Formats: sequence, structure tokens, C-alpha cells
Amino acid sequence: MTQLQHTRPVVAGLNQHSLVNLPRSIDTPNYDRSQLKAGIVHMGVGGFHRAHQAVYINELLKTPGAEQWGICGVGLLESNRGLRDILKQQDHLYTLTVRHPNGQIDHKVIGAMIDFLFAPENKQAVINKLAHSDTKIVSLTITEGGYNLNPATGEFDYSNPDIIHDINNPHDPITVFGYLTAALKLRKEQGLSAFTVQSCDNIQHNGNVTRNMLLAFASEQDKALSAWIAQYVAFPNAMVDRITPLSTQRDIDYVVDNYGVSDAWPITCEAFSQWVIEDTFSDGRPNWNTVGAQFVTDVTPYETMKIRLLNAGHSVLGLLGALHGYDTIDETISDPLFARYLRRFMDTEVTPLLAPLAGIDLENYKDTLIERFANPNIKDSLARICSESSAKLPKFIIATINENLAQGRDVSLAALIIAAWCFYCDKGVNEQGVALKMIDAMQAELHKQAAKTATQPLAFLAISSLFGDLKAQPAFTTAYLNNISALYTANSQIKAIMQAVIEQKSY
Ligand code: CS2
Repeated sequence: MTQLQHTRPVVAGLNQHSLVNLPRSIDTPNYDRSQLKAGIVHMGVGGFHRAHQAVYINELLKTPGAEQWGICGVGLLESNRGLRDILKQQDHLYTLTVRHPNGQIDHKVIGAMIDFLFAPENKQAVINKLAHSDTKIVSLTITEGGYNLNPATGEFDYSNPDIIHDINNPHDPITVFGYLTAALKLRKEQGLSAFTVQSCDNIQHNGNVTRNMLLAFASEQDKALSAWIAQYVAFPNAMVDRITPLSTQRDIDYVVDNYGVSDAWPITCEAFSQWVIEDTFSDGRPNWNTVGAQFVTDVTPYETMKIRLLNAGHSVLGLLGALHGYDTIDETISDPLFARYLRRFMDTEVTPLLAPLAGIDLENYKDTLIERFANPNIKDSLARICSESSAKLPKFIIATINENLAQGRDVSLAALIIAAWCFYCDKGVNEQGVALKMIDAMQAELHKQAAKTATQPLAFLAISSLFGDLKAQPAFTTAYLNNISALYTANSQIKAIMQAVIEQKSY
């Protein structure tokens, strides 16, 4: 008879009761969580929110007087059911393991979240929560793709079936726009003040985009409501930053071994964290500036710098590194050719477009980025970086290409990135023939167009919602076609192509 062998001792789960048993070196919430009110309702609770905004709030709650700024999470997707169960079982607590480049590790338990509502099970509860008088801010991390805009035109996409459903069924929403509108309508009817809608996604002018999209949606339902939203709801733009890899079994095991409790969805992230926010709020806000965030009147230059250097840099390493056969960002950037390619791209195709920023030394910012990417203790998978590239690249890289073309500047390093993306979508394997993960809302269309490349080399660029009229711009297509023909040569090697592009680049 074999008996079940436990490789690890059974440990208690993380929750409010087990907190007292944690080693003293762990930073646990030292505030009375039972006294917190949910002044913030957050839609889209993923790893990033839990490593960023919730951590700022956790710090703030350690000082008295901030009790009104607890967070209630909301999950809109069916796939959030498991998350709801985990958070509930853990009294909405979770561990945060911060890994510095030098090996230092900080252990924390974050207590800022006090409730979580799973929308598919009770839509009205979510609408009521959003319309509750305690709710002052509704924050969003719904990913770049969640804003429902056509990236090439910037217009709201009315053809999305979920949006059509929500416009016609105001009491049965599916999308974030349906929920926000239903709740704001209730607030207006009840004479409550409007909440702030605060985007925390990597989109240039994320507040303005959210405003434009919400107004486009609401005006289809109720013109008077849309005018009220335009007048009273604030949509601060913000730049958000903290590299947060997807959690793995390794992280779960690490928590058991080092915290002495089990956490079914722990977060691991880098030590660096930045949040620059425009100080325009409808009905008050936490003093985030006392815990490391920065309030400014215009966030535009910070956003551009971050999206065009960090996020774009990730995509450069992600797409090129994946084709070569690397798995993580730190592994990719430790290859000198990839580091050189990225730095050239940042220096010659991005930096000349960036406005100077008081107090920020761009050379130093780029050096820091390279160090952050190289952090050997953060295993950020290229699969995460390459996921949803159709929502990311228009903002991260194609915008840069368009601006360079408009100024008559060279785009050859960026052209290889787009060609590599096409090859990735077409073949779906790396140089060793190993399958690459493809997670993208536009997956079918990307593959369909990319697969025509061998016979119609510009077919991929015909996806006009992503590329606009790029295929009609010889200054781009000449470089793109060279790269396509190099990539589609039998036994091509991405490193040889990168080397050739660097050598031939005109400055
Ligand atoms: C990444 C971002 O998803 C991506 O492609 O570039 O998630 C990045 O890690 C964060 O924006 C860092 O702040």
C-alpha cells in the first residue's frame, strides 16, 4: 500500500487569524482592517494592481486618518471566479515578495483590499457598490485592450458585440462601460456626487482616453447622463510603473517556505515603483504623495517616456528574444546583442522624439531600465510580454514609427520588431521549432494575415486597425520587406538579422 507522501508540511492558510503567527520580519498590516471603508472600487484585480496601487494604499493605511480609502475589488470576467474564492478564503490578504537586483528580498502582507465582488454572479451588487456614497474613486486596470478603441483611429469601437449588448441592456451590463454608466446614472438620480474614474493602464493619456470612450458609450444610452458625466466626473491621467511577473508555483512554494503560511495567489515584483498622477479628482483622493506617488499638473511627458521606453523595450526584447528561444526578460537582456539592439532603439528611434522633462535625466532613466530588465531575481516571462501585442504595440511602438516617419527619421530598428511580430504570428515557433505562446484577442486575424506573407509580403500590414496606412509608406516598407525576406529565408537566425540591421542603420 502506498500512502500519500506530503513533500511539504501542511501549513495554515493566510488570513486575518494566521497573521499573528507570521515571522516578525514580515511587514504585516498593523492597522485595524475592520474599520476600513471602501473609498476605492477597483475593476480588474490582477497582479499589477496588487503590486502597485494596493501597495500605496497599504502604506497609507499605516498612518491614521486614511480609513476611508480601503479597496473593494471587482472581477468582471467569468475567469475571476477562482480569484474571488481565493481572496475570500484569505480575508482578501495576500503576500507581496519584493525582489531587489542585489538579492535583497522584502516580505510583506498587503491588507488594503477589504472586499471583492464577482460581477457575473451579482451585477446589481456591483452597480450598488459603485453607486455607494463611500465610493469616491473607481480605478481600472482593464489592460490596454479593455478600452474598446480602434488603435489606428482612436475612435470608440461600436461594433464590439459586448458593447452593443450593453448599450441595449442598461440593467444587465457586461463591460466596464456598462457598469460605470449604470452606476453614474444611479448617483445622478440620487443626488450623489460623481466618483473619479482613474485609469492605471499603460495608455498614453489614459484618463483622456477613458473619458472619451465612456462618453462615446454613455451618449448612445442617455445624452443627459453623458453631459452630466462630462461635467462632473474627473479622469486623471497617470503614469504607472512596477514590473510584476505572472505568479508561478515557485512563488506559491516560496511563500510556504518563507512566510510559514500558504497563499494561493502570491505576488512577486521588483523593488522599483513609480506613480505620477494628475491631481484632478471629482470628490477627494488619498494623499498618495505621502507614500511615494507624485502629483503633477501634466503627466504627458512621463507617460510618453515610460510607454515608449519601458513598455516598448519589453516588446523589443519579448518578440526578438522569443524567436531566438529565450524565456525571460533578464535572460534576453543578458545577451549583449539584445542589450545593444534595445539601447540603439531607445537612443536613436525613441529618445529624439521625447520632450525634455524637468528633473529627469533620460540617459539615467534608460540605464535604470536596463538594470531593471536585467534583475536576475525577477523572472518575467516573454510569454507575458508578447501576450496581447495587438493592444500593446500600437501604443508602445507603432506610435513611435509614425512620428519618426512624419519627421523623415529612420525606422529600421522598429521595422524588424514588426517583421518579427509577423513571423511570430505566422509560424508560432522559435528557431528551435518550439511552439510559442500566442495569447491575443486578435489572434485569428493576426495569424490569417501573417500566414499570407510568403506570397504577399505586406499582407500583415493590411490590418489597418493596427497599422493605419503604414503599408503605403515606402520609408517603412523598404526596411520591413528586407527584414521579412531575411526572416523567411530557410534556417534564418534572428541574431544575425539584428546584427545586420544595427550595422546598416543610417543615423
Ligand atoms: C509590460 C508591462 O505588459 C507588458 O508588455 O511592458 O506589463 C510592464 O511590465 C509594466 O507596465 C511595468 O510597469
